[in-house]
Amino acid sequence: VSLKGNLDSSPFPSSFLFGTASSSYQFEGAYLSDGKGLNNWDLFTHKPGNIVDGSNGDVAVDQYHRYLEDLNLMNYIGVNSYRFSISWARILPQGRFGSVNKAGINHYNKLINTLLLRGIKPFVTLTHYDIPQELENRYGAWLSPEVREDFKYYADICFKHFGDRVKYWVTFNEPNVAVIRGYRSGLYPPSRCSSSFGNCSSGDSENEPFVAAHNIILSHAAAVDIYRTKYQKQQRGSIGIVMNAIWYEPISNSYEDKQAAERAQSFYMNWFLDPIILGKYPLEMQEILGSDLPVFSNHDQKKLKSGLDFIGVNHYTSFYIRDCMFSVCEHGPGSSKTEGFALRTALKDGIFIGKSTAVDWLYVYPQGMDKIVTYIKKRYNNIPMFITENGFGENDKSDSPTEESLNDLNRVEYISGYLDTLAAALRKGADVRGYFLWSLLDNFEWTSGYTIRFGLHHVDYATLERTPRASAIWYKQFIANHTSPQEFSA
Ligand code: PNW
Repeated sequence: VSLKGNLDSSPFPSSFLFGTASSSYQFEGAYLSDGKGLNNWDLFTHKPGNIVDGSNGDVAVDQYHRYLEDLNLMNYIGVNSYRFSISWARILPQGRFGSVNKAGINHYNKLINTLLLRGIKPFVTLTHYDIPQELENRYGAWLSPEVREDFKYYADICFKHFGDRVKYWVTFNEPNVAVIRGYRSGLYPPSRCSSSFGNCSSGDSENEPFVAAHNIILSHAAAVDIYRTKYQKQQRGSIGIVMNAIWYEPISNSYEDKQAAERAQSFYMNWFLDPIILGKYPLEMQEILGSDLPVFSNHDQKKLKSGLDFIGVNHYTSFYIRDCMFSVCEHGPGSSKTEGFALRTALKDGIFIGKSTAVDWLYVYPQGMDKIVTYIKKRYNNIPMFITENGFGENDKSDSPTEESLNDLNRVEYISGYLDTLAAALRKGADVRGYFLWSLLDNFEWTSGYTIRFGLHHVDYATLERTPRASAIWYKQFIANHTSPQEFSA
């Protein structure tokens, strides 16, 4: 009988991080407290029509005030890490054009210190979609090269104040989603739009997503440069970026559809990862977009190469891809030049790729986890990875926790399926070092407001009371089965 229980067969190393993930705008609330400046999401949600239920993140789940309670929930589950983001406008209400907000620094110091006291490692994102509105007003934020100065300035302040205790830094959460929804489909601020599959009929320039992405990539590089030259040696942490990673399955075995799936990946994820890791945009993008794609100077390229220590992977869903370059295909999501002539669809011969859910882009396809991790491992030479988000959303309208909402077996099935295939990828040698569930609590789900719930805990939005769901207990058990009860010291 093994004293270590399931451990012998567990592919998760003892240093593996198990946690939950969150973001400032979706969790904190306190949107005017203690000197915080207004951000792009404060403005966006307060404009009628942008959020389905007319709600906003003014209060959200009030984690700004309730973090001690939430730490108790984390300790009960037994996680050893917590992924959260810093609200840029709480630290720098006016960006680099004003002073540092001491109260903001104090808040994150308290949070970080308490996490560490509780044995939970902070895994910190600098930007999870929310940026000081000042940067939009002054120069159009990501559309201007000026933004690189602001991001560098902000990152420097965070490393300086928190880097003695924070050992995992993420520059950006899902810049691919932020750019596509902010500058192509118009669904997120700053509501710029050039696609017929979004919020608007006409448009802004189709180039804007590429310009915004270019500035984000170079902002990332600037922050990494500061970290490496000024801080990393003493602080001994690591820094990376988080991408939204969809598994794109060729809809047929044809050469054309396989190439199209490759292009879809290049126009979605490799768009950012290639420049940061390999120093240049994916070949397919260069070929198809030509001079529409911004270019990196020699100086940029040097800064870019090997510009991260790990890749953060947010993986939830998979889609089929059909070629639209060599074959005629219907006009649809992905089919145009700006997305690489690769039509995205969840259906093949009238059957969904996986069970559909209350979330319109979320299909349950557990093999996608193994496939995307293995894909990234191969393309980027097995750079360390973290699964920085994975989770399941449901639509449940009642505020008080119903039996049905708490007994979330669909979520348990989803999570256990995805963790199974993650384990398979690890056994094949993928260097994945952590897994963060989205999310500890129900929270503000962007344009879906509070109508979609992703939590291991139900939140009653009338009282903000948290109630554990079956999935919380399941995750607790899973972590216990896959970790040793505090390493024995010799
Ligand atoms: C992520 N997709 O967004 C975000 O990082 C979170 O803030 C968000 O709450 C969470 O997932 C759940 O929605 C995603 O198309 C956006 O596959 C798009 C996709 C997945 C996640």
